[in-house]
Amino acid sequence: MTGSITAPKSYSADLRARAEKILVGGVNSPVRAFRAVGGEPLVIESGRGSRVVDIDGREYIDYVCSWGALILGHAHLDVVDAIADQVRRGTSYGMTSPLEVELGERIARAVPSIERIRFVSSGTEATMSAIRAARAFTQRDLILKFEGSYHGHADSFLAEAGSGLTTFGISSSAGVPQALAALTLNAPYNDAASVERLFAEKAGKIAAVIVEPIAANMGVVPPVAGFLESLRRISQRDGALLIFDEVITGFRIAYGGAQGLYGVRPDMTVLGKIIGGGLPAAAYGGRREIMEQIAPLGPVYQAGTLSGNPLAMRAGLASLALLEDPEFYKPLNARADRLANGLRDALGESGLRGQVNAVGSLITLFFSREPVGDYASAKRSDRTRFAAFFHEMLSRGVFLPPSQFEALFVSSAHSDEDISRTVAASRESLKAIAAGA
Ligand code: HOZ
Repeated sequence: MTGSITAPKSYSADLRARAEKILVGGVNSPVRAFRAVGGEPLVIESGRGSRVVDIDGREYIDYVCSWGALILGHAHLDVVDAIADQVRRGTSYGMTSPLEVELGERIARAVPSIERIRFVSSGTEATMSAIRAARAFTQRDLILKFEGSYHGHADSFLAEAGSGLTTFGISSSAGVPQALAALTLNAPYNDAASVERLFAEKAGKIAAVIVEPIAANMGVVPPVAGFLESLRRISQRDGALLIFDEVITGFRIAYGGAQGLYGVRPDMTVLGKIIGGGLPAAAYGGRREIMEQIAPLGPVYQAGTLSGNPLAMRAGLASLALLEDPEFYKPLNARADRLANGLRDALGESGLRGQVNAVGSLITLFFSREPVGDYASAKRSDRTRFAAFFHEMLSRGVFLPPSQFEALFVSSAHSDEDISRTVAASRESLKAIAAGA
């Protein structure tokens, strides 16, 4: 019989069908559903180094890297050994272990603005708790955030938020009481004059300014010169706190985070992702007198069964031990630079208009005619073109974050060869799009 080629069985298709019947939307976090780019979301079987393999056996160079948690790539042996050793000693104690003290001390040495720290299990918990502490400390209710920034999914942060909300066009989440939403002010990122105006209008009422020192949830948008310094000055003058959300930038942009790189000292810092080495851990910390508001020392309540989880602490300690090496970031950033420049060249060759924003190992290619410096300009990017690019790259074995509004994460496991292959794939992909445009 001719012409009866049977397609290889797609385990992904079977599993996706099952997933859709039990997991909401087939996923446990919305961006994973690929709605912004279309097509069938990946179902991953394993990860090693710079690669993930889906359950149909297809291998991809992975630039999601668990949304930035995996700066060492997948299954780094030091991290795997640390977890394996710990798992035999117990997976959770619900009491303090030496590991929490050790990781806390290590973080405080790297990020000196953190005088006291509290470990939690996710970035959302950490930002939510940080603003509770800030409100208690200042005895004020308002918080000021930036349009297109994402600080997790606690109620107070879901207006004009980036990441999945922008991806899905949700300007503010349903289910957030209006009275609570009214306590959150939004300013355009990189616009210190707007912040000045809001502080003039609400003098003495703003508890804290919370900011991603490098925005990475509307795609990557670096701070313009002087922006972070202005936030420091304006908040201090008014008695408000400055909170750096370094969930993405902490231990990625430099060992001391973005605050180390830019030399601006916040009152509080939120960390996540890398400090858990790929396991669920996050933290908030800062000036001692603020953190001493938190129970058991003070009246701000916050608790968690799995907070300071020993497996996550071991994974975090193993990771930070490698990142502490002064030579760690140089080759990582050099490879990321090569990738960013390769993408720029590929854009140039294709004749398509776009912008590559990059800081260290964070990169976004925006399909935009104009420079992207805030949420409004990020949203003017051509998302249809991004979706086409995403699929062209995927078909060439490169897995990019499935949204125009997420960062691409380079890890130390990405080799020169990976970068060359990615650049070559981008050249072909952009040419193919230009040919069809
Ligand atoms: N919104 C997250 C990235 N900024 C996505 C996390 C996930 O889907 O795991």
